[in-house]
Amino acid sequence: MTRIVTIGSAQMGPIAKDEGRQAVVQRLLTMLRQGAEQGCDLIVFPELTLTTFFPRWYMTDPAEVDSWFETEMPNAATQPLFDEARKLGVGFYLGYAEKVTEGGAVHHYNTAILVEKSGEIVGKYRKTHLPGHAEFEPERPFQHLEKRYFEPGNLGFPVFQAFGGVMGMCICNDRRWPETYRVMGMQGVEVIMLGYNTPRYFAPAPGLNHLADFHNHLVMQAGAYQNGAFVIGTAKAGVEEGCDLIGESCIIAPTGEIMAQCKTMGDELIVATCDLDICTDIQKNRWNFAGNREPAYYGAITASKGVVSPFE
Ligand code: CDV
Repeated sequence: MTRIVTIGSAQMGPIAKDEGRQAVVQRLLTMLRQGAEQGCDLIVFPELTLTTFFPRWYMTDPAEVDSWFETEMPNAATQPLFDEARKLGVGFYLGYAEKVTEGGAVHHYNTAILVEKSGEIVGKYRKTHLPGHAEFEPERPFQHLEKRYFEPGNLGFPVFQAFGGVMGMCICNDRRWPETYRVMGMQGVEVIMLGYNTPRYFAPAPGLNHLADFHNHLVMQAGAYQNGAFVIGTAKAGVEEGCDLIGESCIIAPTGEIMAQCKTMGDELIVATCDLDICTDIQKNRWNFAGNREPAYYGAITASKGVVSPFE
């Protein structure tokens, strides 16, 4: 029996700072219904889907910061999305800012959940690689304060049995690190979903700005190919509150080939039919980790965070 999953990548155009969650959810519902019409089993929404990308502003008032976070999921604003998912039988990946009390302490994470066709949450991931900075940096044209507002995720890179396959998640900057894909690859992942908000202007290395679209696809295509998995990358795109965000959301096959790609910088759904048995074939025959990897020589990857020069 073949394992076909029809997957949509639901790119979003900009979300204004004063656009409420209810209005955003209406946009998500429109694309969820489009996905149902096109036979989707699963739709991938962007990172921090429910609001504008708030880490571009420096805030000192904890109450103001917390106003961007969700304390429960689903909640009043997002319940219609869960209800419609159940009604249509279409699951989704959703990124949002999560405030949670765990172990007697309050935590803030950049989170994504996987919701099955039943409307039940079947997986959660918290962003591991947080880019940006923690304090105001006046030389930047806009701030990127993820290190101020979020803690690194504490869940690792789990995979989940859902939609008839092995599903994994990551978020935006995670896609640039090969370890993200490999840790899921070592668990037999078949579909890796990720949302992103990527400014075209990268303050620490602006000389690379003209390659932003290339690097976006480069890392996702490499991750897909090297692990024999589908990768679904979904942007929030366009000029959001003066910040130019890249688009080119795409669905990538386990061969590394792009199967579908957004053409606009606005709300746009692309769809691809994904045969998960292609992953089985490639993971067994092209890669065969068990027969070819040499983990005894990979220790440096987990032994330290930074480079340890053998010459010093
Ligand atoms: N939201 C992100 O994680 N953005 C980063 C930018 C800051 C480089 C990214 O990797 O796309």
